[in-house]
Amino acid sequence: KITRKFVDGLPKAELHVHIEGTLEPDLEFKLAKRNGIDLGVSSPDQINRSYKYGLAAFLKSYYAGMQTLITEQDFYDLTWAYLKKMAKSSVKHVELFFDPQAHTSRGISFSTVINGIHQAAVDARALGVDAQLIMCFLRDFSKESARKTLIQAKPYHEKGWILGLGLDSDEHHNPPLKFMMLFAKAKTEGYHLTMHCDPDQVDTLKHIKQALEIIEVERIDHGVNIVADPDLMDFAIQKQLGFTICPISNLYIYHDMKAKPTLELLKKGALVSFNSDDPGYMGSNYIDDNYYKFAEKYHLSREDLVKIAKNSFLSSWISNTAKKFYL
Ligand code: ES4
Ligand code: ZN
Repeated sequence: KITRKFVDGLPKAELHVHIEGTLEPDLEFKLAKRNGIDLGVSSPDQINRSYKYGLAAFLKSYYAGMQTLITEQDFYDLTWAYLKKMAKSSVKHVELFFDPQAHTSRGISFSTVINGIHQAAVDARALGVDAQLIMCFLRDFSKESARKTLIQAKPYHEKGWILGLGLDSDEHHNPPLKFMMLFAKAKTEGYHLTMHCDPDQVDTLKHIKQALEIIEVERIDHGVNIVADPDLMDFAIQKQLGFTICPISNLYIYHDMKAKPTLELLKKGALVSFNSDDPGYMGSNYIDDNYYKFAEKYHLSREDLVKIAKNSFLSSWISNTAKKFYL
């Protein structure tokens, strides 16, 4: 029987969480007050976190919430609140996504964003959490905007503050190929690469194929639709590609945990990990809730969860020496 205690004690890595998506209404309310922003509400529980269905509707609420993040201290507080929670549920390693363009496009400087997030990551070491950053490009922004963002990131990448690159936001009409040249360049600069291929998007299989065969990513974020193409799935398993799957995010955005493809991938031996995506917008369900609730509903065993936790370290970008410690 799976217990909360078992899940909480299991050492795990989180590979798919958007730091801006960890913004809880309480903190949003506090930041709004501190920055003199009128949210039009008189308490945190009046902050609207609802979206009915689909990626576009979710993203609208996500980009609205982050308008209260202004200063370096705001980014620090956001990241620190999240990492402090992770320390309590045996999350030893986190690869945090951040969306610089969502901030630079509203006049916040790149350095404000990354300095705040990075300082919290440094301070979290004292809690036993190793936090690294993955910079995401917004795929619904232009190539030119992504190119400028990569240039802004350069000094921080050279300092070792940015481990890898991702691609997120609205997938419709924004295939991986749009950013082919940029990712090829980034690869030569030593970045690790991953990409979102959200569930059930238009051209979803085409996007997964491009990410795997042309961009040559090391992981896919979500990617559950790969089960519709058995050859491609076998290829991904052969290549030991990581699938950072987010059951509760799927439940909130698509009203479906996508258990069927998730279980099929697990059964076939794919490197599936469980992750939280945007817990501040998904009923405060963090990584431990994803492990627990999925396991409970679909009768996973303790061995299954141990496997998933091991997959999270295997598909992480920690050094091989550090990996051995967890396997
Ligand atoms: C995201 Cl669920 C999801 N998909 C694409 N982009 C995102 N950014 C934050 N959450
Ligand atoms: Zn995501």
